[in-house]
Amino acid sequence: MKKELAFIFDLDGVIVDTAKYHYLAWRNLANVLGFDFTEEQNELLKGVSRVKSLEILLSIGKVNLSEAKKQEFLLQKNKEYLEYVNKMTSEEILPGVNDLLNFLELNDIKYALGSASKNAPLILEKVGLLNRFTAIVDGNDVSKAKPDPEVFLIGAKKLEMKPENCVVVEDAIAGIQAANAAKMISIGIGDTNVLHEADYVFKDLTAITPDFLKNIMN
Ligand code: B16
Ligand code: MG
Repeated sequence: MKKELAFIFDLDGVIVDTAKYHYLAWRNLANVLGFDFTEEQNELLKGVSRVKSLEILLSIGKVNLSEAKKQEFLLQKNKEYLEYVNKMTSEEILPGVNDLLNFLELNDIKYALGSASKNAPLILEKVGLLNRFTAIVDGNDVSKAKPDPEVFLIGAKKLEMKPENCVVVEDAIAGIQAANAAKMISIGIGDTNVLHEADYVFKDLTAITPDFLKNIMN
């Protein structure tokens, strides 16, 4: 393998599917505020920060709240979300993740986490992956949300790698745009039609094979 590469993984939708727990907690809040919130609408919140997610939810329900009420509901939503997170185990690691991380470690390829979630370290701890990442960049470290490249540029710095030698694995459009803005190689996980801005798209991490990795390193 010639070109030295490093990987930066998104969390929700790539390593674990916490979107389903975010959905349950946001739906509950919507119901408290008197409107419904569908799984389809939940797609709009993927990869988006907690504060921005509340703004989107309130615009769907056409609800106006004071700043104080927003803060109260943000705390309430996160409290409910954490009840689900606290029950997570390694069973919830998505297919292909362990094999890919094993392959990267065997080949001395460094990898970091680049997530919008402020709960990322706790989630990684719950599923037993916290100590495997060389670096973690999460929602607490960034001032600009994806599609801004900040999260991945900080990740590259922590890995001591040039952006062009970093491969980002992401499930959200905003995340792919952030990776592209950082001039990194972008791998989308999900639907090709949705993630068409990515350099490569796979249905899940099982499709990122050693052969594919050898190809992008040459
Ligand atoms: P929290 P990712 C994102 O994680 C989720 O996709 C998004 O739905 C969520 O609003 C955001 O984290 C913030 O999460 O409330 O835990 O800080 O995909 O960037 O790993
Ligand atoms: Mg994601």
